[in-house]
Amino acid sequence: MSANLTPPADLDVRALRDLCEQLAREAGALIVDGRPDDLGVASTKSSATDVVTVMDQRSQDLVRERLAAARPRDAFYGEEEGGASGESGLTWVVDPIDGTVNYLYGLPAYSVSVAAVIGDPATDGAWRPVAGAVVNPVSGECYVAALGEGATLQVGDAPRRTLRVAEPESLGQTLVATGFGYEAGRRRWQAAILAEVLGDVRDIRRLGSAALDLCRVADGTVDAFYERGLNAWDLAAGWLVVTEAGGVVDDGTGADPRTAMVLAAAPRTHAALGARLRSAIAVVGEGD
Ligand code: LIP
Repeated sequence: MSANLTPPADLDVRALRDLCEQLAREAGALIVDGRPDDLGVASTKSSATDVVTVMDQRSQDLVRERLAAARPRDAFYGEEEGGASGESGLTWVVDPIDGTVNYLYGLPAYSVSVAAVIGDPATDGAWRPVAGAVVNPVSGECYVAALGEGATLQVGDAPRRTLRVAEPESLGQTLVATGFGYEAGRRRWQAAILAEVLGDVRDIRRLGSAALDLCRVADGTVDAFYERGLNAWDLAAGWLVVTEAGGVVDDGTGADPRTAMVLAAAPRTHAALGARLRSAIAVVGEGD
């Protein structure tokens, strides 16, 4: 039986959103201002290219420390080692640096993603975001959303702008963002799917941060995003930013977004790209 993912009526999603924003902004400032001149790879995870820097850990440690003070009864689920259970029913899902390879190379497309979710973020289909923030600390872009409260973008000190997804005229006019995993076999499958789809869309963009890719669907700087291999921490905040901006986010078949596939776009675009992805998978095979 699926978990009950209806938020408690008294859940203050606006307050949760504001805390997401505060934490994402503070951690974003840390990873820029505190970046050591000799930044290197501290360790690797799923492959030699799945890197962790000392700043990934410092960013996550900062967010955990702030949450322990502000929300001691909540659970924590972050990309770097060490989750924590809670008793409130709320879990904080954090990617301390999304786009770590971009950060390591100094490419200005990385973010801190902080979300509050109900349910179990370790299990596909068993959780939903209720508040979230994604901050690109280099560009000053701050995307925030709360369930039922819309999504906004603030760049630097400019006024916040309410977000609404763009609906291109056709699939052939659709600018699609995507990404690739750290393991060779997954990347070969992703490349084969892309080879099937590329001739039917306007073009693709590979920006390197799923959280920012999702937010770019919400602000219209890309028309759609899909990727296989995302974890909850890549997905949680950006998922809500897109849906609160009027977009659809699922696994391409109508179920909740999950590691097997995340597909995000305005409704008509989502339907058209979803059909094209399913036909591509029918040709290429399901992959791993
Ligand atoms: C990254 C994702 C990106 C994906 C990369 C990587 P990380 O997350 O945001 O979309 O294509 O392979 O997974 O590892 O930088 O936190």
